[in-house]
Amino acid sequence: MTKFNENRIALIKRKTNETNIEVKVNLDGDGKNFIDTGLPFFDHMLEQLSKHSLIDIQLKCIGDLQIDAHHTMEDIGWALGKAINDALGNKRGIKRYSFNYLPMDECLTRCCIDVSGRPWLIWNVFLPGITIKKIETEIFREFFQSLSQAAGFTLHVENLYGTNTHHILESCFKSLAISLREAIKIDPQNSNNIPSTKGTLFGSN
Ligand SMILES: [Mn+2]
Repeated sequence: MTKFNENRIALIKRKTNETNIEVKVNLDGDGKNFIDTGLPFFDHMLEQLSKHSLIDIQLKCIGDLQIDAHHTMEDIGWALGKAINDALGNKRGIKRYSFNYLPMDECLTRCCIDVSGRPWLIWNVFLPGITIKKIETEIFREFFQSLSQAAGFTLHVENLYGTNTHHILESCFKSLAISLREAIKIDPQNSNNIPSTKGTLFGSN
């Protein structure tokens, strides 16, 4: 078993007038999760993210769902991203880059990731359904946007083809999960080094 310099675990608590979130992650888990966002379809997506990234995620959110799902999903992206970033620490030894093509029945999605400290999102995902289980599907972009910002991921998510909204969304989460699983893994060949010629993966410069 790989020995890590530190436990790659983080806890984030965040309370505003719109959402109250507590999220705990363990990057070296086995995909155990307890997720309660108040949005069962979104829970299903985050469970996929945990299961296939092998990041243990405990997440509880009480959000202003009487308005809509926007604040809840955006703020969860932020809190989860911040937790992952905190757990990564100085990113020593991680593989950093990864990509993955994820087929799901009729659809195919590609997610490419650089755990760079430089937040950027490309989201080329056309969703045929306007809502899914009362969630406006456009809000899923907001989740990926706030996640990539808070986690410091350069993240490119593209659905190449597909017709079923549930499949397209689920393939985005699974493709992210599998890319993330690789990118945050400690590379035994390079475990003492930060994978950057700059010597740091903290920021944009
Ligand atoms: Mn499903």
